[in-house]
Amino acid sequence: MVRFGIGVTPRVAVIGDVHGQLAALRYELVRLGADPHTGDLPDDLTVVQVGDIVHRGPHSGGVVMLIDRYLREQPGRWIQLVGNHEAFYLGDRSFVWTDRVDGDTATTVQRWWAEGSMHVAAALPTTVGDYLVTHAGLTAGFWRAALDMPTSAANAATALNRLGAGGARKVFRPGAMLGRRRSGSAGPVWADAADELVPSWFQAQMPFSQVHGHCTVTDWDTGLPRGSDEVKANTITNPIARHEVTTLRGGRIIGIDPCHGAAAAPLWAAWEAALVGPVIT
Ligand SMILES: [Mn+2]
Repeated sequence: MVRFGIGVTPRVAVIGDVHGQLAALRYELVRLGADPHTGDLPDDLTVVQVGDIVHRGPHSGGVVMLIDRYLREQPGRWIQLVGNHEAFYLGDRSFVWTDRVDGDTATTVQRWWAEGSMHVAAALPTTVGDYLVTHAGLTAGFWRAALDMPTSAANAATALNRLGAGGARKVFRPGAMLGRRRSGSAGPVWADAADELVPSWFQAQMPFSQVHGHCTVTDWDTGLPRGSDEVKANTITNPIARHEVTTLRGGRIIGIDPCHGAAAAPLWAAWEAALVGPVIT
């Protein structure tokens, strides 16, 4: 466990969708202080990964093996969240995908979910505020109807993880990405950033800020934002890190999906903050 005390400033690094890009992941972990030979994470660092570790890129199996090693050998230091591409192996075949990971890799992902080492959400108490982290973001409609409007990121994370552990299918509730009508209550594994997540909070005060992967308002290939004029007007982008920040009433929504394809994004980075308490799942 990371210790909190005088002279120690624990950090959290939230890593966006990896999509089988093992070399790019390893490179970023070394930048964050991992040992370049052993890969071990430094003592002051907790990593939260937002899910979608498999498919698209060349080394899904290697990424899952590396993360499995962190989960076993440095417990508490790597927090793994579930994305829709992991859910594909958990009985959520709600979308068509032609890549398949090998049997051992699928079994490892299934074991994480069964043993509770892969979560729906994490809460980060940081020096720049409390953040909820999920794969696709918590929409206002889901917060209201499925969670009973928790007012803290910690309570939201706990409630989402209770739903996931209890097998509630609404955690995997799809939205516009699967051709459904745009919904302000799309689930935290599927919500579309520009069309569902951000607009859902226009009518409500955000109770806390959020970090998510899955997709971004910004199209990184063109550098142009998607969505309504109101979405665009409130979003600023950092094309070097492939981060975007949408400022809303009560909080911010930070999108960090680097949008790797068959090749890794040329430039991207984890989102980093200093912790004032342990990461909560
Ligand atoms: Mn996704």
